[in-house]
Amino acid sequence: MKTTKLILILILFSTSLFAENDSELWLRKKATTQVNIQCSKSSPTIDIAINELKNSWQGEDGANIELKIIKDKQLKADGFRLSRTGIQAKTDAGLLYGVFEILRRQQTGGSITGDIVNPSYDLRLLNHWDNLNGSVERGYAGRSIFWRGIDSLEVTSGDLNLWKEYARANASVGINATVLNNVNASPSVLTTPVLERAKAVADVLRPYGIKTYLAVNFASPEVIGGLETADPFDPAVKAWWKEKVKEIYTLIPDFGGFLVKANSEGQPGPQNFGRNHADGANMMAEALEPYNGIVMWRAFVYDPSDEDRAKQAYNEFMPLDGQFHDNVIIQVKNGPIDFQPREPFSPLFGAMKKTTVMPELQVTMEYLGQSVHLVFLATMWEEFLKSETWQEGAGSTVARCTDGSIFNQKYSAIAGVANIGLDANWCGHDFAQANWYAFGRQAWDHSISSAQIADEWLKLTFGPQNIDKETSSYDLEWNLSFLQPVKQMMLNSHEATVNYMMPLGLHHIFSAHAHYGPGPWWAPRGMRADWTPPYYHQADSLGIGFDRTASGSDAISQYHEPLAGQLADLNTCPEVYLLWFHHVSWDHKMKNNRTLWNELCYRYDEGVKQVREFQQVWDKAERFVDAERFAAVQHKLTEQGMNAQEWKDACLLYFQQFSKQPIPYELERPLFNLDELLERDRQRVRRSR
Ligand code: GCV
Repeated sequence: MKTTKLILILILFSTSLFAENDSELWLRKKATTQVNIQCSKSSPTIDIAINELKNSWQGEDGANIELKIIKDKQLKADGFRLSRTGIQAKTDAGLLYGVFEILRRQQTGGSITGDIVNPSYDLRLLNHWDNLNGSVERGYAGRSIFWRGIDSLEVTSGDLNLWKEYARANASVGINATVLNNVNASPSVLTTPVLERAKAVADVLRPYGIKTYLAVNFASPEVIGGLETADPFDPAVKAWWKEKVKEIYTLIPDFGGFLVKANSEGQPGPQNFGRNHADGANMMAEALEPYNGIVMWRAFVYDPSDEDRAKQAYNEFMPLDGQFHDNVIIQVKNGPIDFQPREPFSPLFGAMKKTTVMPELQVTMEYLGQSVHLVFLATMWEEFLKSETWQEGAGSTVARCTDGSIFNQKYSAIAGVANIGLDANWCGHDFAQANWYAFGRQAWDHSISSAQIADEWLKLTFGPQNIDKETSSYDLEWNLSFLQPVKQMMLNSHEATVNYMMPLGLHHIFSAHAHYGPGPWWAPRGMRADWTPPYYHQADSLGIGFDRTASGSDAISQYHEPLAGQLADLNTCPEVYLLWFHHVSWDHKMKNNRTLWNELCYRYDEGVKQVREFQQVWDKAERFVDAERFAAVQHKLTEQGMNAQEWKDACLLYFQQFSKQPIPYELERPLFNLDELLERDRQRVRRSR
């Protein structure tokens, strides 16, 4: 009897049903066998590579593996060549990436076939919107891992350990660069004590192949430099930046460069001095150039003018194409507005042919349910990267327009706004870790499928620990009853959120500035129109949607033919973007023959049903997940279900005032009434003030 109990306990242990420390992210598997490693070179990076192999090896027991630096024209700087007997790379970092790739394949069932693996982008960056006081703008996972206040800059052993774990996680998915602070940058970031802390971070990240960058405030020469101007043409200003850059490189010899948000949402920039974006960016680029540093200059600009917000970045940057130095990269958000649940790609991709352009994605889910909703972003990014721009004929996808394969550019880069904070699980929601993982994997290989990423991440993060032959039936069951349904849930999750928040091309209909709950009505008196939902949905008695055709704002003309023509025609515009580009009558016949109003109702209803199904999927998965993570995700899914209902009811009841049509009777009726929802919203807005 006693022995049976003991065996049972051992089995339970071996199948990982006990609470796990989810701070280990997707790196929780420990070695099950031994490996012998040869390498004729030694360096901090190679030492890390060797340790990783030893600590997580799951291959043949006693295998011999050689790590070797080689010269090979087929390999990019970070690329590597894998074989059963070893890894070859041009750089130490390449060897480290190769090690993580072998380990991933061992743990997820991939094969090792002597292939060459090169990254899609040279620079694969995280952007942290972390403030020096420790808060994180649009951060939903606790306070900053880098900063805790300007009076608390000393580096503790806790900091060093945390930064090392962070670096390891990034390296494991190929992320090789990070911007330590918010693009709404405090000028203080360039003061010496703060730079010294940045140096401490850089020292920890370096052996993991990660370069450090800073976001800088354009007015820094005035604010902390004591100059009377920050005019980029002023010799004293130029000299100030050169001196500052020199100081930074003395502390951080491999410093990457600057990220700049200028003349956007109140941030200072060259336009304050009658100069343009190229003048500002080039001045900084000149200071960084001797050190091979770069400037990532953001194109996220819009004014409260009469011009459609979606057109403004293109209007402002296209005339400057060709005027930027070759160490300037224009960083463009995936869509023309602002990380909405679904946007068409920004027309700047592929259009700026003489300037390097990089995509900016948002890993933190400001507009997608933050750290409450389960939304796997890889499908959205895949859709974006594979979007056809037509700029250089068929095959000019956003990915190819930015990775250097179409345009002759010195660098290729992609950035993701991080979702990382001090929370024990780093990202606030256990499944939000998958988005950090996915960003790295897609930045490394933009052709990888979302399904593969979800598959890998689930196996690594929730897969049974230490499966051996005797427990392999558990393995099979895990595959069928956990992996397959949960993966499908992840793959459907973005579309579900679009359905219950903003289907058919609706966008920016959030309440207030928290960007969480529904607020299609939200338009306080005196508020800038382009910060209010009615500006975006334009609902009236005739229909709904933003007319961006030639009879409206004509934003469609910023796209290349034949795409522009396709978008302009109501009959060929993809329905997922319908209300983004057209003001459409409530009775418009959709492809499935429903009227627009009915289809809108169906989509909202579908979104709610999808989340309810996700709850079922997760509940059925209980026996495969440790209690702590199971309960945390279950709890969040319940809240997501309630939020989805609120979104559906709020949007349908509000828009119904314009459509004056019933919600199709076969659909579930709203659970809230509009007055109740408006009152809840008022209270929420009041509380957030
Ligand atoms: C960092 C949106 C966000 C802001 C963010 C800005 C940007 O407007 O709401 O918090 O500021 O984008 O990307 O600069």
